[in-house]
Amino acid sequence: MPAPASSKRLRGIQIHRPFIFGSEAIPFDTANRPRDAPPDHTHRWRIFVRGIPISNSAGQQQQSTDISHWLRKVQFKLHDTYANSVRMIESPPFEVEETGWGEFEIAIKFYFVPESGEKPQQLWHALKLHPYMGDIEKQKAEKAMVKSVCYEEVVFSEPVEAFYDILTGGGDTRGQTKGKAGKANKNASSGNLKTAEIPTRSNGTNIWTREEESKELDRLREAAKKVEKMIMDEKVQLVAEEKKLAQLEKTEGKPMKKR
Ligand code: SLL
Repeated sequence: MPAPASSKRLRGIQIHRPFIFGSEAIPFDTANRPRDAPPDHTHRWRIFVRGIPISNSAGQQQQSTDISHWLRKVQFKLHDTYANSVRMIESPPFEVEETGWGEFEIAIKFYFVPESGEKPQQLWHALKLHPYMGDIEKQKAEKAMVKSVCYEEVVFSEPVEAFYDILTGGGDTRGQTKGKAGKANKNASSGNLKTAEIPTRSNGTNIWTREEESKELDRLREAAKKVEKMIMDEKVQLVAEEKKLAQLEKTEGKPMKKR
Protein backbone atom coordinates (compact mmCIF):
# COMPACT_ATOMS: atom_id res chain seq x y z
CA MET A 1 0.00 0.00 0.00
CA PRO A 2 1.50 3.39 -0.89
CA ALA A 3 2.28 5.72 1.98
CA PRO A 4 -0.30 8.47 2.57
CA ALA A 5 0.55 11.61 0.60
CA SER A 6 1.36 13.64 3.70
CA SER A 7 4.09 11.26 4.82
CA LYS A 8 5.71 11.05 1.40
CA ARG A 9 9.18 12.53 1.50
CA LEU A 10 10.04 15.20 -1.06
CA ARG A 11 13.09 13.90 -2.81
CA GLY A 12 15.99 16.23 -3.43
CA ILE A 13 14.53 18.99 -1.29
CA GLN A 14 16.30 20.50 1.63
CA ILE A 15 14.86 23.31 3.73
CA HIS A 16 16.77 25.13 6.38
CA ARG A 17 15.34 27.33 9.10
CA PRO A 18 17.51 29.75 11.05
CA PHE A 19 17.29 30.43 14.75
CA ILE A 20 19.43 31.83 17.54
CA PHE A 21 20.19 30.28 20.89
CA GLY A 22 22.28 31.33 23.82
CA SER A 23 22.43 32.79 27.26
CA GLU A 24 22.30 36.12 29.05
CA ALA A 25 23.60 36.50 32.59
CA ILE A 26 23.82 39.36 35.00
CA PRO A 27 25.59 39.42 38.36
CA PHE A 28 23.53 40.24 41.42
CA ASP A 29 24.16 43.44 43.23
CA THR A 30 22.55 44.43 46.49
CA ALA A 31 19.73 46.15 44.63
CA ASN A 32 18.70 43.30 42.35
CA ARG A 33 19.51 40.22 44.41
CA PRO A 34 16.38 38.02 44.33
CA ARG A 35 15.21 37.36 47.86
CA ASP A 36 14.59 33.70 47.20
CA ALA A 37 18.03 33.04 45.68
CA PRO A 38 20.25 30.68 47.74
CA PRO A 39 23.10 32.53 49.47
CA ASP A 40 25.82 30.99 47.27
CA HIS A 41 24.17 32.12 44.03
CA THR A 42 25.82 35.09 42.34
CA HIS A 43 24.04 35.53 38.99
CA ARG A 44 20.67 35.58 37.34
CA TRP A 45 20.71 34.00 33.91
CA ARG A 46 18.51 32.93 31.04
CA ILE A 47 18.99 30.31 28.33
CA PHE A 48 16.86 30.63 25.20
CA VAL A 49 16.04 29.50 21.68
CA ARG A 50 14.44 32.12 19.43
CA GLY A 51 13.73 33.04 15.87
CA ILE A 52 15.81 35.66 14.12
CA PRO A 53 15.32 39.12 15.65
CA ILE A 54 13.31 41.51 13.50
CA SER A 55 11.49 44.70 14.27
CA ASN A 56 7.91 45.76 13.73
CA SER A 57 6.75 48.04 10.94
CA ALA A 58 7.58 51.09 13.07
CA GLY A 59 11.14 49.77 13.05
CA GLN A 60 11.39 49.79 16.81
CA GLN A 61 10.25 47.00 19.05
CA GLN A 62 12.26 43.84 18.72
CA GLN A 63 10.39 40.69 17.71
CA SER A 64 11.58 37.34 16.48
CA THR A 65 10.53 35.31 13.50
CA ASP A 66 8.14 32.55 14.46
CA ILE A 67 9.77 29.18 14.94
CA SER A 68 6.88 27.49 16.72
CA HIS A 69 5.33 26.25 13.46
CA TRP A 70 8.25 23.82 13.14
CA LEU A 71 9.59 23.67 16.69
CA ARG A 72 7.06 21.99 18.99
CA LYS A 73 8.93 22.11 22.32
CA VAL A 74 12.41 22.48 23.72
CA GLN A 75 14.10 20.63 26.54
CA PHE A 76 16.92 22.27 28.45
CA LYS A 77 19.10 19.96 30.53
CA LEU A 78 20.76 21.95 33.30
CA HIS A 79 23.59 20.94 35.61
CA ASP A 80 22.71 18.21 38.11
CA THR A 81 23.15 20.69 40.97
CA TYR A 82 19.77 22.15 39.94
CA ALA A 83 16.54 20.76 41.27
CA ASN A 84 14.50 19.37 38.37
CA SER A 85 17.47 19.78 36.08
CA VAL A 86 15.49 18.70 33.00
CA ARG A 87 13.21 21.57 31.96
CA MET A 88 10.73 20.97 29.16
CA ILE A 89 9.36 24.16 27.66
CA GLU A 90 6.15 23.36 25.86
CA SER A 91 5.47 26.69 24.15
CA PRO A 92 7.27 29.90 23.24
CA PRO A 93 9.17 31.68 24.57
CA PHE A 94 11.49 28.69 24.67
CA GLU A 95 13.62 29.78 27.60
CA VAL A 96 14.57 29.03 31.18
CA GLU A 97 15.43 31.63 33.78
CA GLU A 98 17.50 30.67 36.79
CA THR A 99 19.99 31.89 39.32
CA GLY A 100 23.30 30.18 40.06
CA TRP A 101 26.99 30.44 40.80
CA GLY A 102 28.73 28.42 38.11
CA GLU A 103 29.06 27.98 34.39
CA PHE A 104 28.22 24.69 32.72
CA GLU A 105 27.14 23.10 29.45
CA ILE A 106 23.43 23.01 28.77
CA ALA A 107 21.99 20.36 26.46
CA ILE A 108 19.20 21.81 24.33
CA LYS A 109 16.93 19.29 22.69
CA PHE A 110 14.59 20.31 19.88
CA TYR A 111 11.32 18.45 19.43
CA PHE A 112 9.75 19.17 16.06
CA VAL A 113 6.03 19.38 15.33
CA PRO A 114 4.48 15.91 15.00
CA GLU A 115 3.60 16.47 11.30
CA SER A 116 7.32 16.65 10.56
CA GLY A 117 8.04 13.03 11.43
CA GLU A 118 11.50 14.32 12.40
CA LYS A 119 13.50 12.88 15.28
CA PRO A 120 14.54 15.24 18.09
CA GLN A 121 17.89 16.99 17.63
CA GLN A 122 20.23 18.14 20.34
CA LEU A 123 22.80 20.89 20.58
CA TRP A 124 24.91 22.29 23.39
CA HIS A 125 25.43 25.71 24.82
CA ALA A 126 28.11 26.74 27.29
CA LEU A 127 26.42 29.02 29.82
CA LYS A 128 28.58 32.11 30.35
CA LEU A 129 28.34 34.04 33.59
CA HIS A 130 31.64 35.90 33.42
CA PRO A 131 32.81 38.37 30.77
CA TYR A 132 34.99 36.57 28.25
CA MET A 133 35.66 39.12 25.49
CA GLY A 134 36.15 42.86 25.11
CA ASP A 135 37.10 44.98 28.10
CA ILE A 136 36.66 42.32 30.78
CA GLU A 137 37.64 44.47 33.76
CA LYS A 138 35.24 47.23 32.73
CA GLN A 139 32.36 44.79 32.31
CA LYS A 140 33.10 43.30 35.72
CA ALA A 141 33.15 46.72 37.34
CA GLU A 142 29.89 47.69 35.67
CA LYS A 143 28.26 44.33 36.41
CA ALA A 144 27.35 44.26 32.74
CA MET A 145 25.16 41.63 31.16
CA VAL A 146 27.16 38.75 29.69
CA LYS A 147 25.69 37.45 26.46
CA SER A 148 26.69 34.41 24.51
CA VAL A 149 24.49 33.98 21.46
CA CYS A 150 24.91 31.74 18.42
CA TYR A 151 23.21 31.63 15.05
CA GLU A 152 22.27 28.21 13.75
CA GLU A 153 20.16 26.61 11.09
CA VAL A 154 18.24 23.40 11.32
CA VAL A 155 18.24 21.49 8.05
CA PHE A 156 15.27 19.37 7.07
CA SER A 157 16.33 16.96 4.38
CA GLU A 158 13.62 15.58 2.15
CA PRO A 159 10.78 16.70 4.45
CA VAL A 160 7.43 14.96 4.26
CA GLU A 161 4.86 16.85 2.20
CA ALA A 162 2.71 17.87 5.17
CA PHE A 163 5.70 19.36 6.91
CA TYR A 164 6.91 21.04 3.74
CA ASP A 165 3.52 22.76 3.51
CA ILE A 166 3.78 23.89 7.11
CA LEU A 167 7.28 25.22 6.57
CA THR A 168 6.46 27.09 3.41
CA GLY A 169 2.80 27.88 4.05
CA GLY A 170 2.00 31.41 3.11
CA GLY A 171 5.59 32.51 3.21
CA ASP A 172 8.27 33.36 0.74
CA THR A 173 10.78 30.55 0.81
CA ARG A 174 12.96 31.75 -2.03
CA GLY A 175 16.55 31.27 -1.05
CA GLN A 176 15.54 28.85 1.66
CA THR A 177 15.48 25.71 -0.43
CA LYS A 178 18.16 23.76 -2.18
CA GLY A 179 18.18 20.96 -4.71
CA LYS A 180 15.15 20.50 -6.88
CA ALA A 181 12.98 22.67 -4.72
CA GLY A 182 12.61 25.44 -7.26
CA LYS A 183 9.42 24.00 -8.68
CA ALA A 184 7.81 23.66 -5.31
CA ASN A 185 8.35 27.35 -4.62
CA LYS A 186 5.51 28.46 -6.81
CA ASN A 187 3.28 28.97 -3.80
CA ALA A 188 5.69 31.51 -2.37
CA SER A 189 3.97 34.77 -1.62
CA SER A 190 5.07 37.97 0.03
CA GLY A 191 6.47 37.28 3.45
CA ASN A 192 4.74 36.75 6.68
CA LEU A 193 6.80 35.93 9.74
CA LYS A 194 6.49 32.20 9.22
CA THR A 195 9.31 31.97 6.75
CA ALA A 196 12.03 33.02 9.19
CA GLU A 197 13.64 34.52 6.11
CA ILE A 198 16.74 36.50 6.94
CA PRO A 199 16.00 40.12 6.00
CA THR A 200 17.91 41.61 3.10
CA ARG A 201 18.90 44.80 4.88
CA SER A 202 19.33 46.01 8.41
CA ASN A 203 16.84 48.45 9.85
CA GLY A 204 19.17 49.32 12.69
CA THR A 205 17.97 46.72 15.17
CA ASN A 206 18.53 43.37 13.48
CA ILE A 207 22.04 41.98 13.31
CA TRP A 208 21.60 39.16 10.82
CA THR A 209 20.91 40.30 7.28
CA ARG A 210 21.81 39.14 3.78
CA GLU A 211 23.70 42.42 3.44
CA GLU A 212 25.80 41.72 6.54
CA GLU A 213 26.40 38.19 5.31
CA SER A 214 27.70 39.49 2.02
CA LYS A 215 29.86 42.10 3.80
CA GLU A 216 31.28 39.35 5.98
CA LEU A 217 32.12 37.32 2.87
CA ASP A 218 33.89 40.37 1.43
CA ARG A 219 35.85 40.74 4.66
CA LEU A 220 36.81 37.06 4.55
CA ARG A 221 37.93 37.36 0.93
CA GLU A 222 40.01 40.44 1.82
CA ALA A 223 41.55 38.60 4.77
CA ALA A 224 42.34 35.56 2.60
CA LYS A 225 44.08 37.86 0.09
CA LYS A 226 46.11 39.42 2.89
CA VAL A 227 47.16 36.03 4.20
CA GLU A 228 48.14 34.94 0.71
CA LYS A 229 50.28 38.06 0.33
CA MET A 230 51.93 37.40 3.70
CA ILE A 231 52.75 33.86 2.61
CA MET A 232 54.23 35.17 -0.65
CA ASP A 233 56.34 37.72 1.26
CA GLU A 234 57.58 35.00 3.59
CA LYS A 235 58.51 32.82 0.61
CA VAL A 236 60.49 35.66 -0.98
CA GLN A 237 62.21 36.23 2.35
CA LEU A 238 63.00 32.51 2.63
CA VAL A 239 64.55 32.41 -0.84
CA ALA A 240 66.70 35.44 0.04
CA GLU A 241 67.82 33.85 3.32
CA GLU A 242 68.63 30.57 1.58
CA LYS A 243 70.70 32.45 -0.97
CA LYS A 244 72.58 34.20 1.81
CA LEU A 245 73.18 30.88 3.53
CA ALA A 246 74.50 29.29 0.35
CA GLN A 247 76.84 32.26 -0.09
CA LEU A 248 78.10 31.94 3.47
CA GLU A 249 78.62 28.22 3.06
CA LYS A 250 80.74 28.93 0.03
CA THR A 251 83.00 31.41 1.82
CA GLU A 252 82.90 30.03 5.39
CA GLY A 253 82.24 26.33 4.82
CA LYS A 254 79.32 24.34 6.12
CA PRO A 255 78.43 24.83 9.77
CA MET A 256 79.78 22.15 12.10
CA LYS A 257 77.19 19.74 13.34
CA LYS A 258 76.56 19.95 17.05
CA ARG A 259 77.04 16.75 19.00
C1 SLL B 1 31.58 24.58 38.04
N1 SLL B 1 31.35 22.64 36.63
O1 SLL B 1 32.20 23.99 38.90
C2 SLL B 1 30.68 23.76 37.13
C3 SLL B 1 29.44 23.41 37.83
C4 SLL B 1 27.26 24.19 38.64
C5 SLL B 1 26.38 25.33 38.68
C6 SLL B 1 28.54 24.52 37.90
C7 SLL B 1 23.68 26.29 41.22
C8 SLL B 1 22.96 25.06 41.50
C9 SLL B 1 22.05 25.24 42.69
C10 SLL B 1 24.76 26.30 40.17
O2 SLL B 1 25.11 27.39 39.78
N2 SLL B 1 25.32 25.20 39.63
O3 SLL B 1 22.57 25.49 43.76
O4 SLL B 1 20.87 25.18 42.49
O5 SLL B 1 31.69 25.78 37.84
